[in-house]
Amino acid sequence: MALTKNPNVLKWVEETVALTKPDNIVWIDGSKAQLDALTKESVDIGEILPLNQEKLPGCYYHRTKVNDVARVEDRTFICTPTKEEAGPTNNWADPTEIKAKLTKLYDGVMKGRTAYVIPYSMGPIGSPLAKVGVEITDSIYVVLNMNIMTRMGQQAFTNLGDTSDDFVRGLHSKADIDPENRYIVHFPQDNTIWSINSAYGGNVLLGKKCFALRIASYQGRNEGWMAEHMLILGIEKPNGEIKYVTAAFPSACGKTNLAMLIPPEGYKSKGYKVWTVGDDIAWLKQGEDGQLYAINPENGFFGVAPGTNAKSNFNALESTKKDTIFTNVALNNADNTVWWEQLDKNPPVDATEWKGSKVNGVEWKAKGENLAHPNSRFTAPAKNCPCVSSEFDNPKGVPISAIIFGGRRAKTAPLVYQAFDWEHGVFVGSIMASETTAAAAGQVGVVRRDPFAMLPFCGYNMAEYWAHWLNIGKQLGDKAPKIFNVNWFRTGDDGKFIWPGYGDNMRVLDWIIERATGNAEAVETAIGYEPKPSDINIDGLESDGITNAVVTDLLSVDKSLWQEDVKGIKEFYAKFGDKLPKELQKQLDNLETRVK
Ligand code: OXD
Ligand code: MN
Repeated sequence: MALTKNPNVLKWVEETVALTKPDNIVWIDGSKAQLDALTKESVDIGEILPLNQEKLPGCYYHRTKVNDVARVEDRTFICTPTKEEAGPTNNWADPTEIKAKLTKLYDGVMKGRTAYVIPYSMGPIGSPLAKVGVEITDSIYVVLNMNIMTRMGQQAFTNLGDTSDDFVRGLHSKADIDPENRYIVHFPQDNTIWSINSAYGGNVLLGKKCFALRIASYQGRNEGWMAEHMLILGIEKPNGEIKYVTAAFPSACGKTNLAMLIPPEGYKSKGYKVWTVGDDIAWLKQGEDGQLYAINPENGFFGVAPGTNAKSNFNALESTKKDTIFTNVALNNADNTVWWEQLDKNPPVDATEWKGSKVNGVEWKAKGENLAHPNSRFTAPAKNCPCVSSEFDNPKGVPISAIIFGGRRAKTAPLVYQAFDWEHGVFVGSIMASETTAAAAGQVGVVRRDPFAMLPFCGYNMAEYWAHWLNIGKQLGDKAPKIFNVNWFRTGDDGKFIWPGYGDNMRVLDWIIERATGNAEAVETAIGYEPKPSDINIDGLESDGITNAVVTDLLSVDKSLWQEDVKGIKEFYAKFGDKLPKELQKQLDNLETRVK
């Protein structure tokens, strides 16, 4: 039975059912009884496998098709009426043409299947910053994941009300999981997302990248707020004061790790703590007091498993100990638990690798094979996280003191620098660059410009997105958070990372929050303000070889490398033609002069 009287929802569900022709329709109310029944059904049809319920209570395992393991950027489209509205960095398709093409693929695609109608809220129920989505899918796996990643069920319809049309319509069918006919298509003007022929999380959990970034960035531009690919964390100082920062890094640069950081001993013993509000997405809006506030629209973590261990991210690992769905990791058949690369040094002997073959894990690894897919994932409830912030469900969000950008740069970018002002900060965000990783399908290890870490996620013309950032800065005035750039990934002559990273990134966050709140000095360089090397606390890092001289080196700015970078930025900016905000051109000219 329909869970809402809202005629806009009912009409769209009716149209979708008429097109896809499912045998049954199930409205997802979010009740435990319904979720238990769906979990059982998903197990019965072999879509998920129960894991060891003593060691991993409430945890299940899922394996995708081998051809369906990552987001597919080349098959992701922004379908605005004109190509220019999507801009030079998005794949564009004419909305009428692609609708006609996909309508054929959706016609009758759910025959013999059940359509699940999932109401969900992105953001805490009742938050003025939250928004409602409805996803229709033929996958129980999607329902179970959406239950972890969003506030799902009846509560979302209660929030939407009986008349509003302000909800995002998401249609997903796994169809035949045919890569040739796989499409992830966005219609920003219609608040609509169509996804077909995939069952991989990033392509099918439509609340996440599709809604909370692509559609929401477009909504935010029109409504005066921002949807960003950012973690949100709070740093509690020994006096109990908590300062919040957001940080944007390209996919697989350690956002989840930074969001759940455990401060090093010297900080812990003084009483510093880190609290996680979000690990991937932030929605930001100016509050009544003029400050910028952030909520995490999500309710869980869809984290990359390989590399997660008790040392790299104890809190993420803890989050996965119950009520978690693992996708494409390896199975340890001895006790029906999970394993992935770098979880520990003991690959299971009796293993099932991610594609489903039973192997001797030790021999398999010795051959150089992966047991888990490099982009294998855990979907874990945020409330499992030992360091989840007490503000996680605060409908107001948290006030932001600093915004941090970053990427993987082997040489160019220093450990940390601060932008001269908001406008320069927007420039710093616009020139972000990083190496590609396994989170997206395609070649690994190529450097690409990834402005604001939004390259694959901006739902409209990136140059207009920059203009929106410049406008928000004007609106915030002197209440604007300070903007910083970090680079944990500088390498030495041996090609190895110099900075220890992980928990020790606290040392850089410490300078950032002191600086953002007016309590730290800085020196002016050609690219921005930097700490004096002695301002970065390296107590206890001697055994890692980190001395004052090493910090000096990590903070050094090689002008010849920056001259090269200026060339790259010019090329990149040229793509945007006269849409490029003149403020950013001016920033680039100024940088060129300063690094001469
Ligand atoms: C992710 C990403 O968060 O690819 O999955 O950015
Ligand atoms: Mn992400």
